Amino acid sequence: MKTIIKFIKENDNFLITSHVSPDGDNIGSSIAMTKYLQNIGKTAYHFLDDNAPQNLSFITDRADIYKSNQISEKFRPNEYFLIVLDCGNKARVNVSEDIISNAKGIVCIDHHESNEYFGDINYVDKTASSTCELVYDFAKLYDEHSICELTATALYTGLATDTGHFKYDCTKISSFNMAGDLIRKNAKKQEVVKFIYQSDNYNYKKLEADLIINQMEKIDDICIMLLPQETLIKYDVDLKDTENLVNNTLNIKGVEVGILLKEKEDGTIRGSLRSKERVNVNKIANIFGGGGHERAAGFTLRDTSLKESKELVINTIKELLNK
Ligand SMILES: [Mn+2]
Repeated sequence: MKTIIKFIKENDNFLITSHVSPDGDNIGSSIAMTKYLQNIGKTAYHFLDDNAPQNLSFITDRADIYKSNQISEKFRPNEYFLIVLDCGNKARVNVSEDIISNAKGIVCIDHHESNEYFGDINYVDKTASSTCELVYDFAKLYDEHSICELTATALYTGLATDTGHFKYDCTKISSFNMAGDLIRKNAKKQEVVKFIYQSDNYNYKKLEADLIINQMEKIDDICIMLLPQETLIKYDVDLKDTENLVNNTLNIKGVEVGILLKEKEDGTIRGSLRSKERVNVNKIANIFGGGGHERAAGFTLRDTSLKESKELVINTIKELLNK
């Protein structure tokens, strides 16, 4: 952490970004870092090509997020440092390759078990609940008084979403301490609850019910759900707003591993894995070329169908569990 503090102190012009398919920790840590750096007098801009999920609008509406094609409005090549948050490998960084290669250097701050240390400076703590917890630690050490309400609310968002609102195993004493301190710094904790958990679209609820009835199957201690493109179209739901669907599979008595397989528009299959207490799903995701954490991970399968990938994933997990 001392390296990062020294680096930020001595430099300026930072481009903040994160991983593809944004979630609460991705958006929360990026908005917090960008705002915080601006608060301490630095030039910092947040770039991300994928659109954020609708349920994060309470913070994204208060921030400026730029797309790769707007780079010339903010920075010239070799004029900026790239700060990549919550992202384990270069291939998942959500800005153009030009922006990555034209950076003066890359700083990576992350908590993924699968992190590949692709930065010039890497601050990776695999035991941290969230990247927001690492950004918070940085901000606390650098200058606590520059943590404004928006920074606190954004940090609270990533902490809350990556810990399943303080339910998951990764929730530590430090997470509760951080939450308390952020609330003291005016983090809008009820906004987080309202937008993340109490703002589902009516259509989304119907889609969820349809999938539970028609696309979910429990096989011993594994539960799998499929999300076909046609169902998304039927209910007019955007794929980026289906982040929480996978919880339907895990939140069942007797289930240890929950799986959601989503069929994307380009025909690829995106898999999400969750586990309760025994199975390291990062290792399972590794087998399919993906990664993540012990209790939450993801992967992408190509040239296959939902039905085929279901069989493949179930068989692979069964084999692993029986070893
Ligand atoms: Mn995260």
